[in-house]
Amino acid sequence: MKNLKFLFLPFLIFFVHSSVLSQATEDFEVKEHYNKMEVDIPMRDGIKLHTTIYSPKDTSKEYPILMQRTPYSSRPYGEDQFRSKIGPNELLMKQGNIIVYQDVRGRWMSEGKYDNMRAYIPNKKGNEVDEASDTYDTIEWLINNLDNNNGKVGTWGISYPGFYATYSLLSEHPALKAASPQASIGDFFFDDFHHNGAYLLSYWRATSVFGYQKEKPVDTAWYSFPDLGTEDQYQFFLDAGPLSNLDKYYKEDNEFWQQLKEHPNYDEFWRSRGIVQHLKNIKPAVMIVGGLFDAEDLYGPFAIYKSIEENSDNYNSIVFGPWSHGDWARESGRQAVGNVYFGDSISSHFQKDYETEFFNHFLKGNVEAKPELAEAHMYDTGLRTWNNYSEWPPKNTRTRTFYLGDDQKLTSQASDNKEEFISDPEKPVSYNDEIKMVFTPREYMTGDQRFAARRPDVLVFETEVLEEDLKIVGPIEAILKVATTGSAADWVVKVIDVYPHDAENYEETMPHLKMSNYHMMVRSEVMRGRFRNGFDKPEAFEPNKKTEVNIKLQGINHTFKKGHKLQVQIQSTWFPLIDLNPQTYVDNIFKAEKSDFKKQTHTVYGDSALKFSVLEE
Ligand code: PG9
Repeated sequence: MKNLKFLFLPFLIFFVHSSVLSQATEDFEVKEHYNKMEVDIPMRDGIKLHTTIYSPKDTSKEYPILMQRTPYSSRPYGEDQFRSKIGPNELLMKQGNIIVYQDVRGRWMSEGKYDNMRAYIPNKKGNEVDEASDTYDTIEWLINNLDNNNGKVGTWGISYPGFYATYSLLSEHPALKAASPQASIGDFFFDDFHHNGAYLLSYWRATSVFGYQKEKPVDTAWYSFPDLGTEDQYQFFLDAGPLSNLDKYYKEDNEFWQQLKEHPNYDEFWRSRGIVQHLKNIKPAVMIVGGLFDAEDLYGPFAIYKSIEENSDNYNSIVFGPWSHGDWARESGRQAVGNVYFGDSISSHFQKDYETEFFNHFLKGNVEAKPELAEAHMYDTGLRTWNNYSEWPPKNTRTRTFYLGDDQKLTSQASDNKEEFISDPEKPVSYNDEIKMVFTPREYMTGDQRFAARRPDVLVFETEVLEEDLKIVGPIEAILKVATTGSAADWVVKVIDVYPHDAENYEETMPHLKMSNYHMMVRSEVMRGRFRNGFDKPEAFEPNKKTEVNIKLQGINHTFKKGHKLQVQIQSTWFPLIDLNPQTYVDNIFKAEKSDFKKQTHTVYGDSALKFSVLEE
């Protein structure tokens, strides 16, 4: 079998989080300790799913099965092609587990038709299939056909594989004892391709990977990425203009691009594909993992944990670290997101003290006793320390509400202040101070926001210098009171930690980077204003009418330290992270014409409220 790795490398860097192998892993030769085999497992409808299985050579013991189902290739390559890293982490690899990767239906070497975020069918009839039945049939085959398995199965995966790990909980197979969905997609209307209905234009190139169907099992990529002729993502999309101008870069059989264009609202197409709504009466133990600066899947992990917590009484835990998408899977010591450095060996701590402990307990250990793990192990991204909570978000909090006062001040009393700005789709606010052509956005979530603060179309409000630490935990609620001269608008809220001018620099390895007066983005979110009364009920704004727009920003665990300031920025473009809003109401922005895009004057009123949960120690 020809060596196919080079075909996947650029793609795999994005999706199968290439591990920066520590020296120890390279010393641990997978080939010396594991046998590899590849099987095509028949599902109940006859379709066969390609499955790669690594079994420990030591057959004197029994082992649990750790499985990842993936759309990013089980890495066939043949019996002699071993992954350099297998399993969730190096320790679990060294301890010995049976490790399984499977191409999901319709991807790579598996038969069948792929369906993005395939909808779960609660009461399947006859040979009806979904990812839950494929998981059940696969586990049933593995348990009954693999030597030396101990009859217990765990699932794990990051991002889309995390979605399939979440989905595995719906298989209801009795052998499934533990699942760790990590950076799991929860719903494509709030993760990855959209945020609160705004289309993530910065994800546009990824549509290639999920848009084309393969004809038969293949072990080489069957899709291509359009050549855009530039690495300047901002200029490319600005010059491209309305979204319909992008059609020419995709062949007409890019099914997902058609679906994105035909479903601009949260209709049955998207709703049926969300996994969160189905997570009830879950039995296996669950460890949800996420990155507090995950630009791709931040909604999913929080929503999945919350849904299980509210509808099941299983062991359900959550770990959020100072990570971007999937950082915790790497084994390198230094942890930074963009310009902000958090420390060393943070991922190794998670892998050793949480991930390994979780799987060993529920797949090998004494499951009657609870594991010695915190239910919510959350990193404080201001103090740079871990916190353990008995629940997430913690209940011992008080609400602190800020309003938008005069002189750019956050005030504790609603003010009759109002601020106006001109929002011009021809000169949108960029989402980062350096926009390069990316496959998906990753580092902007801790980006310095001074470039935006100095624009006339970004409103800035901030506290006085804090005289004591202010610890904010959990989601943030923005209840905006706004108006526009147009009939459509997006509203973006950013919460920022303003460092003092004499801030220390966190490490000498990046001497060019100074934290003095750094405006660190801690959390951000957009609301496409048409969805203010429901994601399935788009409504135009009445021009010049004061209107309420509520935006929920995902959870944080951040101490704004004494000497810092808490700042809020409000804007109406965020380009090209999200697509441009024409600012005149059209039914479907994917079909807007150039003439629909108009400069408008937006107003934000001082009785807009920002509600934070302050931890009471
Ligand atoms: N959730 C991530 C993703 C999905 C679809 C497109 C681009 C990225 C991921 O699986 O990495």
